[in-house]
Amino acid sequence: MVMKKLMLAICAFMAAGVMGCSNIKKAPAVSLKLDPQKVEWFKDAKFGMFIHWGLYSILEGTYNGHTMPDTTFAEGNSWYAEWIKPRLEVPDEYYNGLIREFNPVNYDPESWVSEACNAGMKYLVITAKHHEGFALWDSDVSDFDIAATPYQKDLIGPLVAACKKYGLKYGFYYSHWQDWEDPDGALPYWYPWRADEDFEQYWQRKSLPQVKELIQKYDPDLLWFDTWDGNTHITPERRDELIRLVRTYSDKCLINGRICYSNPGENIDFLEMHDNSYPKEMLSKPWQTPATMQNSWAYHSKDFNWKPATRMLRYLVSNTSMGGNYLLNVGPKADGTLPVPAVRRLREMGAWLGANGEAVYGANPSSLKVADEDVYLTEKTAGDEKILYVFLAKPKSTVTIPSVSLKDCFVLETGQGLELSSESGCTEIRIPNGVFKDNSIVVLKAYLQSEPK
Ligand code: JFZ
Repeated sequence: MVMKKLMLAICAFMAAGVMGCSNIKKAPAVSLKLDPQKVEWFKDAKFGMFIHWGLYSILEGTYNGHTMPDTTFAEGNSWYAEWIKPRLEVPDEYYNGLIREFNPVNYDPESWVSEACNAGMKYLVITAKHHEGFALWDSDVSDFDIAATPYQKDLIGPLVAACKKYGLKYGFYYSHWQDWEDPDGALPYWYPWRADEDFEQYWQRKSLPQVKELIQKYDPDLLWFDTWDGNTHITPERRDELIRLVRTYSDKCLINGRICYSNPGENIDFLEMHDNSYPKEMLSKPWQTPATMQNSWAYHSKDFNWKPATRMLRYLVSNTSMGGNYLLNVGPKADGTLPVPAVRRLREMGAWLGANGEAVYGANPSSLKVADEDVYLTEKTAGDEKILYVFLAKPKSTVTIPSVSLKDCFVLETGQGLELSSESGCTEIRIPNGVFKDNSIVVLKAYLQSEPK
């Protein structure tokens, strides 16, 4: 950043010398493309924590005796507790009045960050502002923010400090399109369409300035924007205007594909899948799946659909084997505590990654393919050799790898050696039944000798 400013100053000075002082005000156009080297940390990280937290967390999926999903409302059929306002038709005055109640007295950002680290997560993304429009930081741009709550204190700054202390990368979800509090923000599709010139007011007055504010105040490693299929106000021009803003104020901040889901263009840094959606093939860019532990993103006290840790680890492994990340969500309660079922699952996943993380972090998809949907592969280079990792999501007595250069195969967690036999271009790994003593994914490690030249 300092370097960049210095370069700018030198260029301006030189230009002034050539053209006279009247021309120096025009800033040089910033490149919309970020150096791909700056995405490497993201590709190696694999596993991140998503946090949905806002005024909706107070309601926990229930309003006025109605709990989501509730089909007595025309659009009430959704579990997403952060959508409670439009879905259960909560009046504006009531909903926005929750600002007088939001008081997370038990908020302890270091405990969140340490749970994320112990779970094996390498980055964290929090809803700095979700569709409801409420800012978790003390915003100079809008008074619908944390400063107007009984709590008053900034929630983002201390979380960023904790991330830095623990060495976690951090980013912000920012709802750049939908804003249900601003008089000109976009509303859900079943409301009248916001005229484009009105949306432009919101865009210039709140959306762009708050993004700039987030970058200048907190220097995030990534920004998580949110649009989905179909019509949005985010035209390619607005998309690029926002990318340009981010690139102008940060030389490291990654931008996700949902900045314009239907047309992300060439300048985003990674693709964002649909919610809980897992591609079955490799993609042309780095990518990630945002995923829930319950059905809901925001904490929902009546949503008992908690996924087992083993299933979530399988999603992580599946994505890793295809070059993608897994951004797993927790929905804190309004008082600032994490739900017990979420914490238990984070710790289980962390325990598994503590034993098997070597096969995940920094690993690449393998060029070898095994036609078995319960087997996933990753690989790493180690000098002249390659290391192959084989993930077994179900017990099996043999796995056949389409290569004859396999040697030294063992169970990663225990070191138990396994027998290999080669035949017709393949190597069969024999696995004693005793390896599968619980329902966790078993990882095998083997070396791949380089083929004789
Ligand atoms: C969006 C948000 O609306 C949601 O609350 C959550 O933050 C999630 C991570 O991102 O979810 C959507 C909403 C609608 C669609 C896709 C994702 N959609 O209609 O395809």
